[in-house]
Amino acid sequence: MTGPVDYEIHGAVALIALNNPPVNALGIAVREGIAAAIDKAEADDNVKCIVLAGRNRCFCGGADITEFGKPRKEPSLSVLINRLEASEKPVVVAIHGTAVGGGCEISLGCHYRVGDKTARFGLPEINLGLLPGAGGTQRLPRLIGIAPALDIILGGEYVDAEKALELGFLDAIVPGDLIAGAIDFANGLIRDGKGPRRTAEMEIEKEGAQATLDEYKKKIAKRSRGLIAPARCIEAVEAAMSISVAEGMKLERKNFDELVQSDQSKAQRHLFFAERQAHKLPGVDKDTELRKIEQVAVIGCGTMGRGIAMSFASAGFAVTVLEQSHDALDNGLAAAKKTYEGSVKRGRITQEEADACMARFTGTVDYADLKDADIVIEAVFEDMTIKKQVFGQLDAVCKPGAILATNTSSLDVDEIANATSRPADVVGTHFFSPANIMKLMENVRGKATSPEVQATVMKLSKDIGKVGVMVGVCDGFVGNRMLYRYRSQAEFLLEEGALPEQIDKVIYDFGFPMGPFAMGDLAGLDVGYMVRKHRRENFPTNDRYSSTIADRIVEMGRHGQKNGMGWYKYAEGGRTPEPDPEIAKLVESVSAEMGITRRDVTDREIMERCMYTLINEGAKILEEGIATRPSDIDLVWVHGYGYPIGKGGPMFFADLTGVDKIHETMKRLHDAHGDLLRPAALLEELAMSGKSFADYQSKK
Ligand code: T1G
Repeated sequence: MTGPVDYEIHGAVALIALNNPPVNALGIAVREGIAAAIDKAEADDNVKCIVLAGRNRCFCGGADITEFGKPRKEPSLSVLINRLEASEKPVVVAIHGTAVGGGCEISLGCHYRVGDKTARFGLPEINLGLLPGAGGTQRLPRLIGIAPALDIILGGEYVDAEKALELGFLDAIVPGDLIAGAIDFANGLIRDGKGPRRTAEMEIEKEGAQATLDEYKKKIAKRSRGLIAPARCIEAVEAAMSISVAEGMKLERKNFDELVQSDQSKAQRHLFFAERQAHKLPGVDKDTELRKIEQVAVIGCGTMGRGIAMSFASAGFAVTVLEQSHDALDNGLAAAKKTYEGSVKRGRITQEEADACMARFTGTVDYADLKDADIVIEAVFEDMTIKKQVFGQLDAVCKPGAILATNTSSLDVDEIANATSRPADVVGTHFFSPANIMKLMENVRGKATSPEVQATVMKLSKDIGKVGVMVGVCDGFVGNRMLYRYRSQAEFLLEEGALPEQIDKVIYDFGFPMGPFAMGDLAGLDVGYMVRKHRRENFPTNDRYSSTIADRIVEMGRHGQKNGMGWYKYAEGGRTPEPDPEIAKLVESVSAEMGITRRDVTDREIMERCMYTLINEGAKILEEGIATRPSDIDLVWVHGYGYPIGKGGPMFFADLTGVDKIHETMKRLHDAHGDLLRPAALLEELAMSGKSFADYQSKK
């Protein structure tokens, strides 16, 4: 059989093997190949059973995402799956690695499903702003029940082999060679005279289903605010309770066609490919040999240190945690244990998994215990002197080839590297708080950081389930540098006439989980106060503007949620921000002190000065080569700061809005509000040439 589908005969079993590396995506050539193979198997009287399998790294990564938005070519995946299911000869699918999206749906159209221990299945279309469009919303609930199906469809997570067996998705987990095992399974069907077992003919479990559906409608209204795909998923699953699979698939197709054209899905597909593009590093060959990372060490067991340590322990790494004292160590590890127990209570992990994670920690107060570490990540106080001392000690004790990483959020990685005799092994690995939850790992290459070290930390980010982005050194790197500019505008707007609650509402309505002032109260205002004070004392040329309002609030003893008052006030022990007349008075008095006549500020101006400033600063970051590509900046903001995924990140949002429109607005804002809003040269260049950020290719 030519093309991306192999066809072999094994006795009375026809083997159809997908062979379209890297992930056997179900593009038109593969679909045609499968259709031809089914024809062949059905026409051959000696064939009594069909096995569908995949070569390469996994069974199938789903429909070919690069085909979306282009004219659909027949046979469509739905037609093909219906063909498979209608076969009079039983069809067995053999799954290794992932069977996701269309890969899962084609498995549901088969009559039996076996997998090896690496088998995972899922319907992650929601992560692309879509819904399963080839029968998944109709067949999966019939096979495993409404609630587990909704968990999988709305969660977008993958289910491992054991769970798949438990749910009834898999009929068997095959030890040893999967293909041989699947052929044996097929021969068993022949021997036992078992024919097709069609999922579409199974009755859907209705007991309690409506209550489950109603509960999910409430859940996604909060969790997926502003996104349309989740509601379309539920609509299709709900329909499955009352109509046939064929009718249900028509509804799926209608919803799919609506979603695939939506900006939200284009944004989420953009982010999908962006995550993979981010691993392509300038000057680093894709086959660069990686350093072996088994022993991890983290210095500091405070909020950041223990969050980082937990990220590694949860991914199966042994972690040595070093603190200055046994008390600090014990407190830090106790806090980590408490966090794991919270996850157990919420049903996120089992008690056994929590215990296994805690068992991976080794505590120490002695640097000598770090001598075998493959990577050490420092997470001590954000002070250059302290960090240099730490790296000097690491340089003395760590083995040759160990990677020395700093979690600094803005300090100069080159300066830290130069405090060691091995700057090529020094890199920034900036995690975001809470580090065990936030997915972004902003990796910072120093001038001397070697290609192997860059490639290794990027691979490590993926190994611990994070989204890695490699950036260059500047004040604040990519994320925080853009954040400072945006925060400055928010504070200028306060001085000019707005109040925290108005600004926060605009940013919340834009799609962030909360606005900058509520976020500050959540993080703790005293932290920022200390950093600003430290910078004023150590960086006299500090060009990050921050209103005195922010300092006054802390000096009034208002630290945020942690003590019940900050930019907002909070009911006793509460977390809901309530506007506080005290803050309005403070803001107005600072405006008066500054000689500013307060004015009405529109929501539109707030959105433009905050959100377009992100774009403008991102353009400067690209000009300077600090970020390699616009989509890297999008990943930083989506995974580090909660930028709404339905807008794809600041640079993708700029393209959706129109770069020329952004540029025109920045020119107007610059004329009205001064130099910090001057349009970036790259923004001007793109606007003048009718180009978008998607067209941008780094000249560096
Ligand atoms: N289509 C096109 N390209 C894909 C792809 C896909 N579905 N999946 C991966 N790739 C590319 C990816 O861009 C990268 O390219 C390379 O393959 C390796 O990917 C009708 C509508 C399968 C678990 O959402 O989860 O089916 O950078 O680095 O770590 O209802 O890829 O090398 O040039 O991720 O081994 C639904 C997405 C589609 C699954 C493999 N499917 N993929 O992980 O490799 S919509 C998904 C993954 C659909 C139906 C609906 C993972 C993986 P490059 P990788 P990996």
